[in-house]
Amino acid sequence: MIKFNQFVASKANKTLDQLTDREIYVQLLNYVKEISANKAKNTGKRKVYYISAEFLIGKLLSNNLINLGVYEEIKNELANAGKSLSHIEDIEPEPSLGNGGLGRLASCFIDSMATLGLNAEGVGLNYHCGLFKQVFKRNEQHTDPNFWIEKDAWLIPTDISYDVPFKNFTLKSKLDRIDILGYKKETKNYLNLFDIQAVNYHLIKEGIDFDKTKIEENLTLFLYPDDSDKNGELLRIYQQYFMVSNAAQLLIDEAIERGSNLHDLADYAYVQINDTHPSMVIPELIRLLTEKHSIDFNEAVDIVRNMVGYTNHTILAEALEKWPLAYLDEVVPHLVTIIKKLDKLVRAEYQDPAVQIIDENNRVHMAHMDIHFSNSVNGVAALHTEILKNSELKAFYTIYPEKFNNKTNGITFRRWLEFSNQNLAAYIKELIGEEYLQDATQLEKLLAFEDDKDVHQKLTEIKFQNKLALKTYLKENKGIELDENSIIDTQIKRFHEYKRQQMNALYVIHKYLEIKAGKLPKRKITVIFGGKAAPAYIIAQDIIHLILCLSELINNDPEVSKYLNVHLVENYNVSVAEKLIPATDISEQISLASKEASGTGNMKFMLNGALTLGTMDGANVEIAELAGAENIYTFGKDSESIIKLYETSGYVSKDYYKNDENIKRAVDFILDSALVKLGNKTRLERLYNELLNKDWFMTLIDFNAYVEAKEQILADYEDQDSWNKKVICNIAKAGFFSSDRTIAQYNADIWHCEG
Ligand code: 26Q
Repeated sequence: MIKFNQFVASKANKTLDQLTDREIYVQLLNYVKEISANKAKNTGKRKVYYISAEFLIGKLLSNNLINLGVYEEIKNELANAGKSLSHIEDIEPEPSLGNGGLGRLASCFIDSMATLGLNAEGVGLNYHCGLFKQVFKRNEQHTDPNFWIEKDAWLIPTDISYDVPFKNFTLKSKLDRIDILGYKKETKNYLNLFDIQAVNYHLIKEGIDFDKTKIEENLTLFLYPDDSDKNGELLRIYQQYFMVSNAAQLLIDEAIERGSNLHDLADYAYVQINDTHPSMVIPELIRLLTEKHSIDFNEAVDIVRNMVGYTNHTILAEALEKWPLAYLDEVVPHLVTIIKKLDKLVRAEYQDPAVQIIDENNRVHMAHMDIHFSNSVNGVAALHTEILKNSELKAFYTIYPEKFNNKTNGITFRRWLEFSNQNLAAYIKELIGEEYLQDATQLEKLLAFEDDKDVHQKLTEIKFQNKLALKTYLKENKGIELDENSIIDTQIKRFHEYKRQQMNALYVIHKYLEIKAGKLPKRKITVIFGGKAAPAYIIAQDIIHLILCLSELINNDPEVSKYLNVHLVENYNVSVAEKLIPATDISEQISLASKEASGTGNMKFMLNGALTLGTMDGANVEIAELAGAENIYTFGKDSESIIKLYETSGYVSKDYYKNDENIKRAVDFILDSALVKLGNKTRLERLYNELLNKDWFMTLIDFNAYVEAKEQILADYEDQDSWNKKVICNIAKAGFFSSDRTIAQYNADIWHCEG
């Protein structure tokens, strides 16, 4: 492999110190692309196509340098020339091809597929603006487009193109690829991002508002447009079909090229469907096999069933896609014919209305189609899979017990430790070597140091260094003054009522009132939030508004701000997460039990030495099992009780409000004149009324238990030896949450492709 300074000398005829940071960034980009171009692709008879509407890849430069094994060397070379790699990293724009967990998971997965040397690629769409940029004005969220594609980019154009037929026109695609390098691997994979031939940016009106009807020019303009109106929903269907038709044509072409006669297509290809967004790939494959390749319908159905697996990421009914048949008819009538045939096959076999594809309101249940016509259905954490089997998808589990399996999510340790927490990674290597980067279970060797006071001391120092780095970052980029001597308590994730940021906000109010009343905390607490709210999700925006008002009130109150700070970091994204997680002491994972399918932020915090304050939900349950009950702070009602309460409509929020002074005081403060003065009364009133009269995600039921658990974790922080012992137990047991383990399990149980 050519050295970077030799590469620069040959390409630019200059030495590093003569180049600007941007020029060095472009040189590094080209350096990595050239090395990668010379790598062979993974091979293997059966190839996996991981189709996902989202790949939240984050910046790629440092990750690629780490996976090539040259990160340290280049950092030093640059330092010798008076340059800083981290300044150069800042230049790279962050692609925003995802909303949150599901998209980030897909990105960790393609990293692990490449690292395990599997012939497995991602397939998705190349959204030009991706997810919106979040801007705060007058304590409210505003949305701007995020143009992330520059002239010098990771995207590599190909001449691969397909015709995608819609009802009224046919759209030609083009395929751009990003090379996906495994950790210290000779081979590579691709992330395949399909696009239309020409996107028209002039369709954008104000902010992220745009003409949703001009499909031929807007299909890949934005990720998931606002779906509150019919045109938004139709555009989503256009996007989904465009994505899967391209994927299906690509995989059939590649299989034929590698010797398939299509009757044996399942030996050459496996399609993993990331939630229901790519579900139309099932009827599309059947359509292509029957109409283009003359395979008999029943045989085509069997072929497809043997080569598709479906991953479920949610049990929230409102998040399960059910498209009106009429909408599908408007966009892809040729698929409706197939979907109706599939529906007929199901009806011939099963009478239970709960398992039909097309319901009595003529809505197509995408998940139902997936379950009938795939050979694997998986949940993303142990508890989640059990809830699918025993409650949400019980009728299906009765029919197909053999299809259901669990694959607990994971994260790539290369990005979420080696890159983002270089201080901790270096120290772990000093203690136990670096095998853990390829075999994460090696982290258990850290248990030998659980009572070592020198190790405790060093961990405290590393956390402090990370807080200082965060302080600089927040000051320079987000206009936030962080107190590095405070306890850092972080909740970062999409804003959603079930994730209960509003419960954390009520805690902040509770603490504020206590401080005002003279009950002072032992040590200053900084509560950090980060996350975006969907533009059509009003209550989520109201919660953001409440937190921004609280932040203004508290941080500017000299009496209180000595003991408590609140920050909501603007435009939370992967790069911000990489800075916040290593500096955090307390990881907030406080969803209403049964509602968070898994969570993956919880795993990142665990690996980075934060202790979890959480409900027994999603993967928190497995964190508790692995780390031990004494090393995690759990509270609140369990999933069974919550599921029962929903069944019996047994939760009445007003009862909690009326009968508990503590709760009443905190909720009432939302309408206190001190806050209303800083905000928008309509928003605050709406949120107050929601909490009092509906509170669908049961904020108040766990509030007192939450306050109690939080007081306990804050008190325990004061004994740093016992705290760091818990930290060590958590890091040591985090190995299970490596996405290398998850992907190895997908391959062993579902994909069966050679590694
Ligand atoms: C569906 C229909 C119409 C419009 C939008 C959508 C839609 C878009 C995005 C539905 C869901 C999503 C994203 C879901 C998601 O990120 N789920 C998270 O997946 C993670 C990875 O498995 C889990 O860890 C989280 O628990 C889960 O919330």
